[in-house]
Amino acid sequence: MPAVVLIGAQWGDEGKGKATDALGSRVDYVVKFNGGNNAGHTVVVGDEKYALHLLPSGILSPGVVPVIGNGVVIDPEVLFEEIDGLTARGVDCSRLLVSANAHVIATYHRTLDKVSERFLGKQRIGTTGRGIGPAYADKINRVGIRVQDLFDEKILRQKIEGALDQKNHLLVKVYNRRAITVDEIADSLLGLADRLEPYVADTGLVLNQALDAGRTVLFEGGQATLLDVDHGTYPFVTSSNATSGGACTGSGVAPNRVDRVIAVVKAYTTRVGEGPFPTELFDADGERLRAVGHEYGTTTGRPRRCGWYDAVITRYAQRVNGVTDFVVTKLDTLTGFEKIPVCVAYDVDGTRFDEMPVSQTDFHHAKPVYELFDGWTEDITGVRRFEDLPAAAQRYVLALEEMSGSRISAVGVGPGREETVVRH
Ligand code: 2SA
Ligand code: GDP
Ligand code: MG
Repeated sequence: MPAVVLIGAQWGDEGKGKATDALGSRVDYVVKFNGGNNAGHTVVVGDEKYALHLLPSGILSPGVVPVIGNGVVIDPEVLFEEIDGLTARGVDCSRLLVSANAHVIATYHRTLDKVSERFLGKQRIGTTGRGIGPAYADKINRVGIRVQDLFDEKILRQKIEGALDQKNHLLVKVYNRRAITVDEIADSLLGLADRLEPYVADTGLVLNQALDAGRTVLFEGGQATLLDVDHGTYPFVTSSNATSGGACTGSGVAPNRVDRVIAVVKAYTTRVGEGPFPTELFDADGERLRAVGHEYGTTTGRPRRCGWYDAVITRYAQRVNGVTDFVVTKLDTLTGFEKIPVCVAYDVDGTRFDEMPVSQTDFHHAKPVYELFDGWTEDITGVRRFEDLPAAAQRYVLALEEMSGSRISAVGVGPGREETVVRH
């Protein structure tokens, strides 16, 4: 499997970090291609728990070269904090490669993210406040700062001046904040340039050469399909392409090189931040999913909204991403529920939708049509073979497979590296 893309099928936090880590021994490169330190991947190795944000989850596998691709937005201070934190715990980060074309998150992006959310009030997106949206806005607006700019002071100052031009007006006149100077931004970025330089590479070239040489490359998506800026629940999305296509634009590797697309999907659904969520629960079942599944944001600690599995969005994710394999996670969290509802279609003001409604208004009004499945009570965390799962758990997984349109290759039964039932 030379080039494999791994993405989230729902609204994030499906357990992509664990799935990437589990494949660590079989891959040579792990590439982060979108997002930035808004991501939060928790990986449990033995008794050690790691929370990764900007670094690809492959960093924990000694044989893997972790790569931050051109599609990522990098907050350099956070990058070094994360490298220092992992190094102190004995993780070797020296193999890391960073694209010269990745964009940089500066302090003004963080400030703008926070003040604009406050300004939006009830209309807010519920961002992570890490400056992600404003940094991507600058990229698209062609006033972004790229990693390579940090190595040419004259160019860097020119670019910062261009970037601050309109922002200072906004900060002072609209948000009642102080103006930011070119010097303060240039000084802070130039102060990090020497430390960054050894990691910087033409990562697109490196990855293509690696594929030519028969190496295996895993592209690890941040956030998820329904948070994708084009295919998600816009405007309640992140500002990057979290779907499989983003792996190509965000890395410089062409689509015809991709062999497999693995979608990670939780056995139920969660979401952080604002926006529509048809199967969201506001009752004791929702509380129970949050408590048993430890559903709190890895980056911000925010409680995640919880609900039942939604087969409509999974089918949509299957189509948009060209999913070849699903990995279902957190089946263990469902243990003990007498009945488990699965959303098989939506009712929108009396009309049945078997596919995602294209109209945002319809999706906001979508009421789930549920099919009920029998639950199980046995502890499944020690199970490693599909046939050893309780019959009701097997039926649940097979039903999800039938509804999703692609095979389910693995099922997570606990957070640990080994706590997985592999089927294919
Ligand atoms: P942003 O900050 O501009 O990307 O926020 C825009 C929307 O994208 C959502 N988003 C996420 N959703 C789930 N998990 C994410 N990562 C962290 C985690 C989140 C956390 O793994 O737990 O710790 O809160 C993530 N990153 C962005 C966000 O909630 C907005 O809805
Ligand atoms: P990511 O953003 O998709 O990488 O997911 P997160 O790491 O933010 O959230 C997933 C959480 O579920 C983490 O705390 C994982 O340790 C945990 N996890 C992953 N797979 C399983 C599983 O099969 N069972 C249980 N109980 N926890 C899991
Ligand atoms: Mg996460």
